Amino acid sequence: MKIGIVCYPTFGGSGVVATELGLELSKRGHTIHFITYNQPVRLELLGNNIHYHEVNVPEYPLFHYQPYELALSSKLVDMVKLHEIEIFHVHYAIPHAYAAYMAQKILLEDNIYLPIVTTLHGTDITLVGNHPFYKPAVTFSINKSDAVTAVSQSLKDDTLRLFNIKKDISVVTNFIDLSKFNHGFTDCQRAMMANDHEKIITHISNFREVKRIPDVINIFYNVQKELPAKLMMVGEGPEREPAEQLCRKLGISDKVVFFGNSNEIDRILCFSDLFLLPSETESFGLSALEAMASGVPVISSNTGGIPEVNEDHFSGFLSNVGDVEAMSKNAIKLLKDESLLDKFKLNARAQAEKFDIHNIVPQYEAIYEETLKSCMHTQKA
Ligand code: GMT
Repeated sequence: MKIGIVCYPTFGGSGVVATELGLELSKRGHTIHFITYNQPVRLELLGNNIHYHEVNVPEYPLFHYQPYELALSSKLVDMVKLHEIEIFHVHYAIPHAYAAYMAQKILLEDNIYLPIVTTLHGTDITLVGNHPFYKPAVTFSINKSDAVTAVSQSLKDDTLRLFNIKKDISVVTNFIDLSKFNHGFTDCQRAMMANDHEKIITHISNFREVKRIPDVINIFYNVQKELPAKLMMVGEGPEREPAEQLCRKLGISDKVVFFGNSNEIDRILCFSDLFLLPSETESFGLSALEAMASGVPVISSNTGGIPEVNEDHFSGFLSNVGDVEAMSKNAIKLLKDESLLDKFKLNARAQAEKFDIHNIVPQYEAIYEETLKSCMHTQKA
């Protein structure tokens, strides 16, 4: 199949999922066209059957806001005509599902019907899409998609609760390429980060309010009072600066490393003992899955789709949002007991294996095939 993938090219989970999906589909013989405003950060190799087409938005002083959706719709139309793309798979409803629908309408003028598969990722439904300013357009574009998927059962339930949705929503969970998280001893340079007796705790996110970064710092503060430990903070975002200030205020700056964005999170996770994800809301928690794939247990909140990923008392521990005391207690319990920690590390990897890319990508392929078939059928009728 020739598949046009639309996504955000940044470090956010939806862009990472879209990129990993495209890479795997290309290995399975499909031709993939990424259409977005920058080369996706995890897309290193372009080749015969993997392409990237940049959406350019020319600046014009009349516009207070540059019309990205318009440029994206036009680019989608051009790319379909040039490369004979058969189906669009758009990740994150805003504004991708809306722009794809416009492209679909434009292409119909030339009797080309391009089916749209929309994957909902989380904030496009919960934090952003649900805002009254966006809601009518988001509802419309979800209902006009030919197929809709959500990355967890919890996100599907939220979508049906918050929007007036008339389409079926299939749950296709996020996934992980486990082969990227198999480390040899030489890859894992733990000694560069901490002494042998220190435990390494990691947090990875886009440092937005929803991630509850102060909880991460406060949990670590409680842990390091009980045992020698270091905290690795990976990612960029508005909460980074206040987080650094909080570390200074608590007198723990020498124990906390801020990495910024990284394309080598596997190399950071390989020496981590524990991962923290105390988010306010999380449709899935891809970073927790990446940690578990590296054999790192997760201390998390029990919100949204996280319980579908991190199994309480097995791959980690879950607590109510904001319960820093409980999260600290669980972290200390795990880190102080070597045999319990070793058991949870094995459990974490076993839990991640349930989300193996090879089990999930065929589910998307089946959705593309069914969608193409039913669209052809409707066109003929
Ligand atoms: O977490 C973010 O703020 C980024 C956001 C995104 O769109 O990249 O992440 C969402 O999609 C990820 C991939 O499906 C999920 O793993 C995250 O849980 C989800 N974030 C939220 O729901 C807050």
